[in-house]
Amino acid sequence: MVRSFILSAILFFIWLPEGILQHDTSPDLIGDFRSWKRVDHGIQMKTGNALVRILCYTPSVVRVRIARESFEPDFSYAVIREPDCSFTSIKETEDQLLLLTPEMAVQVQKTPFRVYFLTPGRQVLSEEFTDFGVTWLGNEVSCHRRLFADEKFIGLGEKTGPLDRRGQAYVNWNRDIPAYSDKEDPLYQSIPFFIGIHDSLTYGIFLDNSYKTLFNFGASTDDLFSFFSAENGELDYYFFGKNSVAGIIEDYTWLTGRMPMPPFWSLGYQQCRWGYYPESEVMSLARKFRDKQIPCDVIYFDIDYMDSYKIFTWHPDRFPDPRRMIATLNGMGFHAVVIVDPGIKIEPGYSAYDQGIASDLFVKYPGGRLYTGNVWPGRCHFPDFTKDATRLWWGSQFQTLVDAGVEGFWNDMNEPSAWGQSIPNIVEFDFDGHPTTMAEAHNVYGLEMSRATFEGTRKLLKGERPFILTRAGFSGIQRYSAVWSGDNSSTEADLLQGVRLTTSMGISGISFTGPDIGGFIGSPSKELFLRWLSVGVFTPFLRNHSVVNSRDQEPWSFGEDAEITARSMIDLRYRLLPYIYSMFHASAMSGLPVARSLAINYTFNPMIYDWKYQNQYLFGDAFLIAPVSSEQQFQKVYLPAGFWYRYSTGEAFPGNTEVIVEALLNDLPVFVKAGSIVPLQSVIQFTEQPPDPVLEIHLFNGNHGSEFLLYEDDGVTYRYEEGNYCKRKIRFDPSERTIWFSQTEGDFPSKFSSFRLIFHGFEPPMPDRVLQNIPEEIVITF
Ligand code: MIG
Repeated sequence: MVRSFILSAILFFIWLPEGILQHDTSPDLIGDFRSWKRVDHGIQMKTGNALVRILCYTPSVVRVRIARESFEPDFSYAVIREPDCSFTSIKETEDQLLLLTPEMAVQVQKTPFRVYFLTPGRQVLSEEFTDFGVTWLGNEVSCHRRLFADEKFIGLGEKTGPLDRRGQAYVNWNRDIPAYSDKEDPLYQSIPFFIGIHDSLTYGIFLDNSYKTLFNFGASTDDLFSFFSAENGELDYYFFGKNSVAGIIEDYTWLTGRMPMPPFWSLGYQQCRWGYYPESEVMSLARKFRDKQIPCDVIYFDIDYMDSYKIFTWHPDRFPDPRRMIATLNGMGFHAVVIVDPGIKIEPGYSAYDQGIASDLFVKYPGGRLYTGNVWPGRCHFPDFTKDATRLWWGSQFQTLVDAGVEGFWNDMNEPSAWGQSIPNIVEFDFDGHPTTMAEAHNVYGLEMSRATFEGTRKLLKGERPFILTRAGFSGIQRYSAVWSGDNSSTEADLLQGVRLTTSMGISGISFTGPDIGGFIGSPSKELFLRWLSVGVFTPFLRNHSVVNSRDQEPWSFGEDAEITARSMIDLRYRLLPYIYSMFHASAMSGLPVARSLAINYTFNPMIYDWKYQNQYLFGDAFLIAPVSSEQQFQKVYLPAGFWYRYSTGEAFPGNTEVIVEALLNDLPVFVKAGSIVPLQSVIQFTEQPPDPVLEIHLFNGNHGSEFLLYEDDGVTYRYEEGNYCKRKIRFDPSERTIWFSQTEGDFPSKFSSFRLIFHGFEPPMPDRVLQNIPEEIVITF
């Protein structure tokens, strides 16, 4: 008895260390530096508890990978680049290693192991927190960083909250969250990239990890440190050292890709609503736009176009002959966009289901049972978009839609979403040959669905540009798709927050974005609708959308006066198209957004982060937009340094001032920067309609001039990639009183044969000047 007690006690203690004691819940620290060696493009180090690799991508982009025992195969859905340079010097001393590039220094402190990023002049850009740098809690890895006294944080994509995210914390886990508030987190997209600003310095960090991640910008840390964590996987981040927000965005989009030119028609006004059916309703909607002379380019088909919500089908009674219907719409100047959801209805005989089963394209549980979730069609299986075969198959399924004339594809519910919103993490994915589970695949599901849609429809459209829209995404989504900010509500708060979501996505590499104009859930008042539309004119993606069973939200639904106002707003959008298209081109080239938070151009001016002014943004180079709630008829505006003109009145304002301006519903406070060049075309009803061949060039007097690259191409194909475009530089120098037009470049014939120069802000006023048959390179003096 005693013996057996002793025996079991001994056994218990032998067994315990393995079974229980080893489950150590205290954090693991990275430990001290042990050794290093050179690897391609950088170095690899060993610390007490981890392996660390630091690689040079470009002089201003450095990658850090930290793993506990060994590195995983190098694989990323976000990054499209390989290391492109080497450190110019690697020096070891007793207590540190110093790696140099022409634009940055990386200093590795040995005991304890900490990584510092410095400017070439050795100012600290960002460094790990001294008390604890990189740590693990179970599989969760965290990187703690020193918080500078004046440090601000911007970016992180589609996130609610203020422009400066200091003191906030966020989770990245794509979520279907209708009627989200202005505090809700997370929303639909995960963009684990932010920019830090302090001491007149800037840096950026992109955490390339698609597990659930957490970013804490000094929330609840008593201002001691900020940190980011990933639930699992490597600590794999890119550090951007350029000393400007614009430079960092350029580098981030170099790494993760930029937007290709979208079809020109997708920059027009887009009309959507959940519930446009049957065909007769769609046709009467289309006719109304033309009868009422309200410009519009796009009509959407939400889920009701399908037969029992089966993707790639049409409802036989509601839309008996889609090809004929869309041909009629095309003839009237409209383009058709249809929604697609990932869930494939379980229904033997339905070809997408049959093929998916036959070719093993759907995700499964361990052991092989197919995952089933409920969505609109009822019980569904879900394509594994992280598998090449699935993406190819998915892309080819659009054939029938393309044959019917559809040119736009709206990817919804791809967080992915299923009723209950709790798809088990145990579900398995191919991850392009790196098998994993939903825990790692969830945040890239929308990205890879959009990729499959983009690549497939691009092929099917035979050289024409598809328009792709998505709700969910991850870093890199800009390569495939425009993004809208999901199911917002018809409230004043959402109007203003929608602006910040748009500009925050812009900081994070996504240019082609915007909220549902008018609000999706609920019903806007006439005032809210008009105000929202007026901001929409200056939003890259301009779509009016609303939920089923809400009040009508078309531009004519708020009475005759409102209709007149709405028309004039949409008219302005169409007048601006040469400007907007040129800005899209600039964005496709540089990655800089079209709608730019003032934090991009006025980074170190604390005023722009003030809650009163944080919604203000630049639309392209020339316009400053000050969004206003519809309840206010006056607005306090901050005009940054320089000189500004109210666009509607021409009234001049000195910069660096706070002014109270009138903000009637038909007159959003929009300002033009002195010295700007703004091309405007005549009003057209849809983008394919030729504008008047005289292009207005508006020139705003100022101490400094500017240069504008006027860009045109066919708006339809990818021939611009081979030089089929028309580029013309225009330089305006108000102090020299000259305007210079470069020769045109490229072999696309411009739509415009003459320019009308229209001068603003000159005393005495200057008459217009018309340049007929615009000559090759010319300097005009005035
Ligand atoms: O469960 O397709 O965000 O724009 O109208 C809702 C119906 C599904 C959500 C989208 C919304 C769309 C709606 N969809």
